[in-house]
Amino acid sequence: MPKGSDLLVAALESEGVDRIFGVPGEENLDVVESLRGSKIQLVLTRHEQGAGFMAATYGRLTGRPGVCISTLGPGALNFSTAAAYAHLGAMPMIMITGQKAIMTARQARFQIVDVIASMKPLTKMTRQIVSPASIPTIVREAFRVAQEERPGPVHLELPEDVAGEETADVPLVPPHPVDIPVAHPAALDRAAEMIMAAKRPLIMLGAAASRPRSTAGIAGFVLRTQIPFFTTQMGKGTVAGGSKLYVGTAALSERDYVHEAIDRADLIISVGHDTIEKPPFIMGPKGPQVIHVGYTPANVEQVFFPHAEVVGDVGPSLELLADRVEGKVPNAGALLPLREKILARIVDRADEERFPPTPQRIVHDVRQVIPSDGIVALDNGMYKIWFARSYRSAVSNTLLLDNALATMGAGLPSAMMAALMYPGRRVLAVCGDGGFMMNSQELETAVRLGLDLVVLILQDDAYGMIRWKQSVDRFADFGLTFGNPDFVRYAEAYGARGTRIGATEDLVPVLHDAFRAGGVHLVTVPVDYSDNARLLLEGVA
Ligand SMILES: Cc1ncc(C[n+]2csc(CCOP(=O)(O)OP(=O)(O)O)c2C)c(N)n1
Ligand SMILES: [Mg+2]
Repeated sequence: MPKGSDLLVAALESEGVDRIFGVPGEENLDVVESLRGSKIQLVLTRHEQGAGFMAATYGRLTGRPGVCISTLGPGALNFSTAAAYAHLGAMPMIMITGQKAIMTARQARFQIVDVIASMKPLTKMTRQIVSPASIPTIVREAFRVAQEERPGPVHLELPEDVAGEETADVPLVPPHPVDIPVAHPAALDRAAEMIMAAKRPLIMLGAAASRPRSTAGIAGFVLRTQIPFFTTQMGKGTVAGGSKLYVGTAALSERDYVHEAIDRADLIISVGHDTIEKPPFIMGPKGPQVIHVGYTPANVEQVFFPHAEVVGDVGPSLELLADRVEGKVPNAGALLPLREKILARIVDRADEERFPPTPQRIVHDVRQVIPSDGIVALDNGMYKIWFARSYRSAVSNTLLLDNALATMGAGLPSAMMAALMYPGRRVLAVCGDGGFMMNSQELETAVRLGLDLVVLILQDDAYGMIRWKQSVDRFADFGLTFGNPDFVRYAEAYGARGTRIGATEDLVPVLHDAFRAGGVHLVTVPVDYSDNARLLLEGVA
């Protein structure tokens, strides 16, 4: 007779799960034993946060839930940040955590935390499994909920006694394909009228435009309408081949370079904008009309309240919209003349030779060594603004950044997931010296998994982003600097390689060599943030 844990693992296999990331505890040992006899690989990490970030990134890259596992109390709570990361970032993920037996209490309340309650605000659904017979349906429901638009994390708690209890062989519930309806013809007609009448239209691609299922129809819409587009930070790279229409990325909410175009637009067709992102522009009583195109209706916010909506499967709905307006948008290119000037400002100082290098130079040099399908995964720090603004990407999900929870510590694990999934593509993690150290223990995991991965650390011996804000707000320079380990020796201690950049012109060749050599390679470069205030505020002035 199968045990609860056998049913769980069989149900996961039936959902197509091939890896589970995590740190098991004693309450998971039945599950670990069931995994041993399955096709699913257990990928151990050195902290549950790393496992959660990897599972969430799997969901982000594939549209199918990534799965992670932990013990009860302390382990489960270590998933909290990753749960929030997936929840705000709309990444499908399943977290499975253990719990003490529920039918007896032989250890009283030792290690017991109400994990279900703690997961409530961080997930789409959180449930305790109370009988082995319910496992097939609960698992199917968990995957359905995690994957359904808007995707996100689901938490299942499997108590030790339920995992170990034998039961009759309960049939699994197999998944079936689900098609999302397309937008209503009336909504498409209304949007088409607005687009054809627009004097200065602009398309904006937001976070949901980066869903793996979205991209083809979006590119077609941009190319068929010939309306210029900009992106939010998380909408970068969605439109391949449409780059002659790209006018920039809104790294700031206002007065960034691209706002020259945004501020002049009278219509913004906002595709897949999710208001968890820092606003790409601020709506007010005046300003452009906005059409929201999304899988789900737009949230109404103080800074975002669209005037019309096209709700449905984004790609196919946009195809229907393009059918209505193609060749009938006389002013499609009205804002295009601004493009060159905006893009010229974006590459300003990109080839400056001073040492330590400026962030613009680092973005420029990274782009030189990453092919168009290569992936750059950012942690959170000052450099994110520069990468969002200046890194040109033509393939969706090739600049993985988090403009939702904006947590530090996810850069390395998300890059590791990308490297694990796409062994043939170059993958680079870019981290500050602060954010890198928040999950640097996962270097061991990366080495153990035999990943080909380069990690670029931007070293300023400080929580630079906060130090910048401190100075912008005219506070004294206080309390935000720290010391660092010798990163080269630190890498070597993990069995990785390490290189310290000593001259700006070395950055490109060192990165190339690191990729060619394969394995895990850590490259540390000092960064000159002294111009941050002036150069970021210049856009804001
Ligand atoms: C987990 C977490 N803690 C704190 C913050 C607030 N925060 C945002 S950026 C930042 C500094 C990042 O420092 P570092 O990684 O060294 O990057 P830098 O800005 O110096 O390039 C901090 C503390 C955060 N976003 N996430
Ligand atoms: Mg720093």
